[in-house]
Formats: sequence, structure tokens, C-alpha cells
Amino acid sequence: MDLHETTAEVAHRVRRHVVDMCAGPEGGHLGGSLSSVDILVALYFGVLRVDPTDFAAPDRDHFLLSKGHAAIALYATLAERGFFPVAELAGYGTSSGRLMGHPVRAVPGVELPTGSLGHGLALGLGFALSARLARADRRSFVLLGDGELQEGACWEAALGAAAQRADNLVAVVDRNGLQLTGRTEHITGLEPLADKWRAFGWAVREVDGHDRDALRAALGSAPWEPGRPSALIARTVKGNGLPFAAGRVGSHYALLSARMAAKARAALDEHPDGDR
Ligand SMILES: Cc1ncc(C[n+]2csc(CCOP(=O)(O)OP(=O)(O)O)c2C)c(N)n1
Ligand SMILES: [Mg+2]
Repeated sequence: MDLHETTAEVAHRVRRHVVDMCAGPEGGHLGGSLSSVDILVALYFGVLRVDPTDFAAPDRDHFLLSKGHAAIALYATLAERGFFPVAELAGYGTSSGRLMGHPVRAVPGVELPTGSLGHGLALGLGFALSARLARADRRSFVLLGDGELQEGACWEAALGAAAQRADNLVAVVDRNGLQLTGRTEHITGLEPLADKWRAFGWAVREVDGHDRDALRAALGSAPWEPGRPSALIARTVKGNGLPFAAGRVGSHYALLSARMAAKARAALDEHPDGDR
């Protein structure tokens, strides 16, 4: 993969891979994967210091997909970044491959298994604190779902990170407004979300979560305030890019028929730059 290629092209291919995997034997988490694509592409193609040929390099940045159900978006991004062959994505949903429904460490580039929601931020804090102990300038990034934030352990980790002044920790919230069964604000409301993170001692910014340049600028410049961890609230659309899925609760999981997959690919190809 040529890093100079525009991230629009990469993000387009990642979205297509997501659709292809959702058309595989088991289907996949379509909506929350599509809402995270631009965040993942911005991170892996411009922010994270990682080396696909030496993915356990001691000086690497760490990334955890705390919303591990979006594994197919992570796999597609890692493959496009060169961590393993793109052809391997075709094995998703079969018993033969190593690409499980949630990320596991057998996959090059996956730091820890995630997907039991609520645990990623504490684990990411651990990476951040270990970097500090090693006197290394590594950063630790964690991508969380907004519904996931209803897990109390997220806020325990948020408190701990601020108390530890872990300014090498960055939380990104995929703020798509939807969780498994409905709107977050109808179930267990999170607003005012930015103020909550601020009150917990974090530096906070908000961004259009499908604007990869804005994401890259914000994430690349963290920490934003010395001594404070950084929280980026990325406003996204669940099912982004697919008219029949965008903004719909029902996009959460999909086993796409051949007809729907073709429709999805056509919709993506109509807007290869990701414009909605
Ligand atoms: C501890 C735990 N409880 C329940 C689930 C099942 N689950 C998977 S995704 C999901 C909804 C998460 O919503 P959100 O974090 O907003 O994800 P997104 O909208 O980005 O898909 C749930 C309840 C889980 N993975 N872990
Ligand atoms: Mg959500």
C-alpha cells in the first residue's frame, strides 16, 4: 500500500471489504463498522506509529478497538495497511481462518482481544502507563462505541486516567447515536457528553467522524493539554455510505444477500470519496 495514496481511496476499499464480509456465510456488524471506517483509516494512515512488518516493535503506538464488534472494519484497515494479505478477508466467517467475529491476538496488529464492551479504556490506560514507566513517547488510542459508554467501567477508567495525568492516552468515541436496540438518548442518555468527559478531567474535542483530514489533525496533535488525557467525540452515522442502512438501528448486524450486497457496492461506488 502506497501511503501517499489518498485516504479516500483506502476508505472506499475498506467500506467495500466490510460489505463483502457482511455478505459472507455469517454476516457481520455492518452499521458500527461503517461508522468507524473513517476513524480507523485516519488512525492507521496518518496518525499511529506502527510498522506492519514489525507489528510488535517496542516503540509502536497502541490501538485498541474497544467496540470490538466492529472487527471487520479493523481487519479491512489492517489488511489495507499491509499487516496481512487483503485476500485473507475472504476467510471471515468461515471456520478455516483466524479472523474471528471479535478481534483476537492471532491477527497481526491486534494488541488484545476486545469486544466485551466496557474494558478497552482501562486496558488502553495500562498501555499508556507502561509507556510512561518505560520513559517512551508511545501513545495509546482506544475507540469506543457511544452505547458502550453506558458501561460503568469506562468511567472508572476515565477517572483513573485523569488522576494519573495520562496525557498519552486518547479515547475516540464513535458517536453514532445508536446502540443495539435504539437511540442512546432514548435508552440511557449520554448528553451532555463532551461536558461529562471534561468534568472527568479530560481535554475534549468534537469532530465530524467522517472527515478524515479533521480526524487526522485532531488525533495527530494529541495530547491537547499537558497532563490531561484526550477524548475525541467523533460524530458519525451508523451504516454510513449505504442508503438502506444509514442512521438505522437495524443496520447493527446484517447478513447481506447477494442482491443487497450488489446494491451496497453500487451505492459505495457512486460516492467513492465517502460523501453522503
Ligand atoms: C459487555 C457486553 N454487553 C453486550 C454486548 C453485546 N453488544 C454488542 S454491540 C452492542 C451495542 C453497542 O452499541 P455501541 O457501543 O453504540 O456500538 P455501535 O453503535 O458503534 O455499533 C451490544 C450491546 C457486548 N459485546 N458486550
Ligand atoms: Mg453507537
